[in-house]
Amino acid sequence: MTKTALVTGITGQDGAYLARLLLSKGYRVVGTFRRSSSSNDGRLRELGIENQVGRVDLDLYELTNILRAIDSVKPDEIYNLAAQSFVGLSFEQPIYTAEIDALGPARLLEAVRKAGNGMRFYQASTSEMFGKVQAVPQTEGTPFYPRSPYGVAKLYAHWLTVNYRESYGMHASSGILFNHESPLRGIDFVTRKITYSLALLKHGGLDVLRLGNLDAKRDWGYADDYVRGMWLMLQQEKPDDFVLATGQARTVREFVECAAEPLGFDMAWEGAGQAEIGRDRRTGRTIVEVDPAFYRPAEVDLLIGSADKAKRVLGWEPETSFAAMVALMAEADERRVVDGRAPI
Ligand code: NDP
Ligand code: GDR
Repeated sequence: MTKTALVTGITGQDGAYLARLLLSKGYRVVGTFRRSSSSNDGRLRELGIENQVGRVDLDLYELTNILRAIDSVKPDEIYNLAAQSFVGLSFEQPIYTAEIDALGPARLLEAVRKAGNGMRFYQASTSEMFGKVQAVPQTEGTPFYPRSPYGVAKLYAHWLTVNYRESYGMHASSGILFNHESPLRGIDFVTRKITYSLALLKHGGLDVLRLGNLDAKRDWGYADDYVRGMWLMLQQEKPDDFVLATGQARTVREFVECAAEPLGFDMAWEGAGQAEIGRDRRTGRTIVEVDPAFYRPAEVDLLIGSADKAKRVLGWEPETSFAAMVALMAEADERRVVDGRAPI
């Protein structure tokens, strides 16, 4: 029988890849769209699936449209990917972030509970909940210590998912996902900012790339691998929490070096702290400058995850290497720049 999936946040990076995966598995896929949003279905179009997904109006701020959406779509599985997902912005908009990232999932979980028909629920939790890390690598058992309003809001949603599972026997799972990137990544996140800016720099559209903390270390995987893990979580008989990660961490500086290579730059660094500069070794041209405006009030210095449980229980493993993913992003952005297309 055809299964129906409701994907909140289908216009985002993960929503687009997950929709494509579910369609390939024969699902009827319905995505949530915000009437008030100026964003469009560019990512779905880029994957060529914009006409294959159903649409329902939904803002996580509003319980009534959540109730209506669940009633009309009657999903077997709900993937809650919608969020104010930018950590930096959460320091400027902590209350809005809590409304969407903490209370949004609470509204959804209540609606699922009220429907009471056994639908399965996925919550997009995050490595940002580990924040000031208490152990390396981080696992499902590592204590949380969020370092941003975003991390705090997501922690509430994570525990609420656990609580609804334990209190009401709901099939609610939480994926604690480490950073995952792709050519469809939002342009404000550091990886995509780097690949798009370097492509612009190469073709004369930008003078210099300004970045914040170059020493921050992240465990960067490939989004298309990670959405497979989300789906696998909801196919298990027993709901649970799973870390998805690659187990390898790199600094922002290393990401720049790796992205620069396929675009023909060879990075060399001089100076330190906020005076650090990245130059192209071949031409001496300044490529990167540090700009304190991109520093955060509280930083997460190092994230590195262990996906051993996901491997053991779900049979999940990342398939795309760091270098291959960065090259994909750099090449996609160079094509966009050369073709004069607006960034997604
Ligand atoms: P994106 O920022 O690319 O997408 C966010 C989505 O949420 C968009 O579709 C956006 O819609 C939607 N949205 C935002 N606010 C609301 C709202 N008030 N009501 C309904 N929808 C809303 O995120 P990603 O795809 O990168 O991430 C997906 C989820 O996974 C997020 O919850 C994120 O926090 C979490 N996560 C992401 C990780 C990553 O590395 N990518 C790692 C760990 C967790 P619109 O187009 O209308 O703005
Ligand atoms: P993150 O991603 O905060 O990990 O959240 P982001 O790419 O924004 O930052 C990663 C690290 O890079 C440092 N950094 C910069 N970041 C941005 N955005 N812009 C810069 O110019 C810059 N310079 C340095 C940051 O300080 C940080 O240390 C992402 C989001 O997808 C979340 O939704 C998700 O939960 C987590 O990943 C896991």
